[in-house]
Amino acid sequence: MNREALIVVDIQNDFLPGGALAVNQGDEIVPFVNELMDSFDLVVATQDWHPANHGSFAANHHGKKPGEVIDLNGLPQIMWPVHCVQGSKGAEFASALNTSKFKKVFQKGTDATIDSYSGLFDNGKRKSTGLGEYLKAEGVEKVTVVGLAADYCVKFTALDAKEFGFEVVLPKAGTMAVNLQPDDFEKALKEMERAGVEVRGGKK
Ligand code: VGL
Ligand code: ZN
Repeated sequence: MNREALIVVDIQNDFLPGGALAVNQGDEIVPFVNELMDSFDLVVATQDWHPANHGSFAANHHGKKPGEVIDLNGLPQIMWPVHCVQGSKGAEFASALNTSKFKKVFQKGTDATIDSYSGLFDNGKRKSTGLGEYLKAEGVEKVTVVGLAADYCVKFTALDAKEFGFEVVLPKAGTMAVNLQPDDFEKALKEMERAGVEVRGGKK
């Protein structure tokens, strides 16, 4: 069996314009992703799903502001605004996203003590979400990764999927970046390409 799967990363309200950790034009990928889902018989999603006391939130560290970097239990951690809190509106999938195609949703960032950008493992590779193992068990060999954000969760999901042994495709029209620095999107694309991820297409 040589199966392909689509991994839809974190297309949640908080990452859309108006959200707590808004990705510029993040909403513009949704029609592309909805259409792409039709050409896959296996679609899975990841959902950033933090407890309110999560260690990645600047608000949980006295005097820290979003964008600063701290040491969180031995790992460098960017301070983020409070986002994707479990059960909140911001943590819900974008209303325009066709979630009926999702065979399974893998939640991540649920442990307050460690962040999880990748949909497969936390940032310390301490725990698996089960996504890689699930896809392997389904006979998947090749994955396409889309979603938000290109410079964090999409990048680390693509890199971990590659390392897990999948062929990985990233269509540029299916992602947008946070761009804390203006060239973070380009840097992320180069880093993925260097790791053997097939970056496809122009910017629509
Ligand atoms: C993400 C920062 C913090 C993402 C999640 O989905 O790219 N970025 N949490
Ligand atoms: Zn997060």
